[in-house]
Amino acid sequence: MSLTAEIIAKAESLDAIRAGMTALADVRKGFSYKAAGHDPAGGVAADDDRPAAGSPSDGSLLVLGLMHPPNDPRLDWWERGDSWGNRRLREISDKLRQWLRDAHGLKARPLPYHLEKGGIFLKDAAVLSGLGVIGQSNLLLHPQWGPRIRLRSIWIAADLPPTAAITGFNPCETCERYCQKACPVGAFPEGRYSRPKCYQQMDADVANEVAEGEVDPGGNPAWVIKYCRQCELTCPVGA
Ligand code: B12
Repeated sequence: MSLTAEIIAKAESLDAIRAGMTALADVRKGFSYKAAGHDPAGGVAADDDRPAAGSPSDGSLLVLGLMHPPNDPRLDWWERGDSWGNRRLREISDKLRQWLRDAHGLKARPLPYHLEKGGIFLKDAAVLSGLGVIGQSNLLLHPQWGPRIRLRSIWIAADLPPTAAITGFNPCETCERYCQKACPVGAFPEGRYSRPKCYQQMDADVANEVAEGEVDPGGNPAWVIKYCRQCELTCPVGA
């Protein structure tokens, strides 16, 4: 078994996790960096573990996807500054970091979620590593779970063979765009995703925080933001 295959198998032995491997340098060349106008060499926060930014040998990304099933909405709730799904992904990333070090002597570093804190564009990384394709919803569609998957990545200081991007999986080609029709703010004018429109909904979700979270010892429930998932939950792929 190749080292990449062994690492993927270890990650996928964890509950509700799928994984892929890609080169960091390839993600930096991706659509999102171009669209967002980021300096391609500035996407990932440098530290002493990593070759200099822009080096041709920039290491690899282990891309993790966690299933977010509709019957467990809590995974997606933002509560006390993070979502429950993200907390789980952080725990998993840390376990895998330790395993990569102990089992293979590899230096690895879980990357943050936010770009401004040193994260990367995760959907691009997921497409390149074969976890899915980008749908008409502008979301990553996994063949079994559709868009109901959340992403995270671990940077590894080694150039590992990548896993292949998916071919022949084009579920939106024959679909009636339920995702776009379901959007409460019409965030797909002319069939293309509009970030400013989507933000109208996200801002409304923030304003509609509800006290339904974990109850503290004083008996007070935490405030929760339930971000809209209409484009995601109406997608027939994997449903
Ligand atoms: C900022 C952000 C937001 C912002 C802005 C979103 C935006 N797309 O601009 C707001 C708050 C509005 C938002 C909303 C949502 N988000 Co958001 N968001 C992010 C974040 C942090 C960065 C995304 C970003 O800025 N992208 C850059 C912009 C320029 O590109 P883009 O619109 O995403 O489109 C690019 C891709 O589609 C790509 N692309 C298109 N085709 C192809 C083909 C190939 C081959 C490749 C490589 C790339 C590629 O190129 C496009 C640019 O040209 C990521 C996490 C991360 N670190 O990546 C999560 C993330 C994208 N969000 C996520 C989710 C789930 C949501 C919401 C459903 C809300 C929610 N409940 O969490 C909505 C869905 C909106 C939608 N339909 O796209 C998930 C997506 C999971 C998935 N299955 O795809 C992510 C990955 C976070 C996670 N926890 O896993 N989000």
